[in-house]
Amino acid sequence: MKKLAVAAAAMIVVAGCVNSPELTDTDWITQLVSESDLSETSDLDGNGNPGESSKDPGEVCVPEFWYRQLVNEPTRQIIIENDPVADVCTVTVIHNLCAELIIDTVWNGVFEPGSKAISDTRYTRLIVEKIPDETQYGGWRIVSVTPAEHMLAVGEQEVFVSSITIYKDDQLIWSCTDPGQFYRVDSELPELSEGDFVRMEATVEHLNPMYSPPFFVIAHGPLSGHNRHLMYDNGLYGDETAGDGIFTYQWYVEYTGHHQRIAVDVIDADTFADQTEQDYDSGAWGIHFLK
Ligand SMILES: [Ca+2]
Ligand SMILES: [Ca+2]
Ligand SMILES: [Ca+2]
Repeated sequence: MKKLAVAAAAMIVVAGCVNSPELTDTDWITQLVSESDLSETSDLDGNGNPGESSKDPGEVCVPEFWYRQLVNEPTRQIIIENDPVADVCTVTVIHNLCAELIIDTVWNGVFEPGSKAISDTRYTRLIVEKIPDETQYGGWRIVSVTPAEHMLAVGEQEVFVSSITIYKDDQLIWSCTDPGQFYRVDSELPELSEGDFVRMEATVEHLNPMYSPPFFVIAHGPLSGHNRHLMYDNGLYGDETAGDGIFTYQWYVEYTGHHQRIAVDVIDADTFADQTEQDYDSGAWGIHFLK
């Protein structure tokens, strides 16, 4: 027994001599990713303008009130895809959450909502590198990130974001047509500061459109007045061409101190057509911005 205890103590000492005395590279990377704003994926829970009642009674319109609220959020999974011995690692973050859509589709000035269950997976990838002059997190730093993609975890998703483009003062500053694309943190993320004049454009697709309009496209982020706004394809408010499938929101940036993510969210018109059916369907992409 005594011999074994001595041997075990010796092994601990030997293990403790390798590089970092306390944490392994895997530990450092996990800690870095779990604490970084760059791996955040929750950005669709804000309130917004109440929308507009449709003039045509046969048309689906934006609900009188709607918002999402979190019910339950298990710990994010942080998956290190290769051996950190290479000093470069790709990391996948999977964030499952249960939420509900609180929705009132009856335009009568009275808040009597129904709720629709949301089971979402949010998925993002990062590249971390061991940098010689980095003093924190065992020398590891996040050098590139993908947008976060929000997908239904339960139910058949029919609406998808296809592209996002962001302009500042009419200059293209960021675009994405593939949520798997990595952007360098030091040079390729959008930079948005309070007061910047920004136009965000998005295209989306619906695999099985049933209504007119078939979907609603929503901007989330440091917008004006509220952090959630409807995007338009009507040739107005910065939208260059009506009906070309490019939805636009144009504004002066606000609220950058609070959250640093900007997102486009598409919601199936079927979801907004009533407040009772369990038919929540939405897809979104979000990206961290720098300020
Ligand atoms: Ca109502
Ligand atoms: Ca347009
Ligand atoms: Ca429905």
